[in-house]
Amino acid sequence: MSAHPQKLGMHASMVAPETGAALAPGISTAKPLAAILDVLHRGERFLVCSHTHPDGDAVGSMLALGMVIEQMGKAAHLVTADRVPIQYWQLPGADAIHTMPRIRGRYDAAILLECDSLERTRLRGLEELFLVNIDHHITGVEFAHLNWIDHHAASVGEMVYQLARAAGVAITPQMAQCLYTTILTDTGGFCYGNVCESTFALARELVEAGADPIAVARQVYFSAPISKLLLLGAALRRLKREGCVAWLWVTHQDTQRACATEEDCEGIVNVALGMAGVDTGVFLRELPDGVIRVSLRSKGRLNVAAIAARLGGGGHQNAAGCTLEGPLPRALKEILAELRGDL
Ligand SMILES: [Mn+2]
Repeated sequence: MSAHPQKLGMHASMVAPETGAALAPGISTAKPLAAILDVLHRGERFLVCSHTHPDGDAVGSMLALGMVIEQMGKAAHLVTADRVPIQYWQLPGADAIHTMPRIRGRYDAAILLECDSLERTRLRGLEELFLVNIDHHITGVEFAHLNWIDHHAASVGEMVYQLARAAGVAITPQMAQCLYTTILTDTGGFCYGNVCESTFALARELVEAGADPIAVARQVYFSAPISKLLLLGAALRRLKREGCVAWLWVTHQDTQRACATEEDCEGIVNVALGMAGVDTGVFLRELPDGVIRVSLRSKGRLNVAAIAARLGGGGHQNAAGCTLEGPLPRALKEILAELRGDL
């Protein structure tokens, strides 16, 4: 992959939604990073949120941004609607992330990390706040008052790192550990197409700043509960392949039998992608209400984000997802028809 000539400011702008808080006077609309810094300098209390079912990037970037804000002498409250997955509990400050359905209290701004809408947070009470959107998804949406979307960033954590540098705060070992986690997990262990020279340069800087890559890898990749492996077993019994596409699925009953949680589904799709000759992997999961959650991965040029977007979802070129109506065979037929059309 070639170097990115213009890392900052791409597809970024500031918009004023018709409803919502008024823009703070005097904030420049041209440079979103500078505008975000301006918001941080002017305010005292900030809310930092991310999406439902937070992943390594969501958790790591929230924690690191909280540290940046605190180093600036301000208060940061970290909130998600779903709990932090167990493999991220060891991250510095992870116990400061509160899980709650509704925001209360006054904040100078709410900073939403990798969300394409307010709904992605599943948090109520954000509507009244000044909203800052920091995202790196190719399907990113400028829904907030201030939007910084850079789909060349390997993780939102990489953008938080840029923010930290621009703010002039020290990259502490704790911050480095959180940011390294965002890079490792969002690149699938430096495997996905979003990896480029600068990804390794950043990883090196973070390790130099005190991140422990071995501890992070052990927590992320070598600490699975047995429920996760039992669910993987159920999925693998149904592994199917057609040309360069492989798929597997689990029913709600499989999930119950394995005593598995939503978190235990993480990464199952990558097993399908591990097969020789396969460049697109699909994992379907039946939710308790019969709705089907679909995860798509590609290791080739196929843009699974475009496929997911056609079905109402989104994501990255090599990693995307969508939600389809059940039952499972119907959803499988729909996603395979969409994939066959693109191959
Ligand atoms: Mn991400």
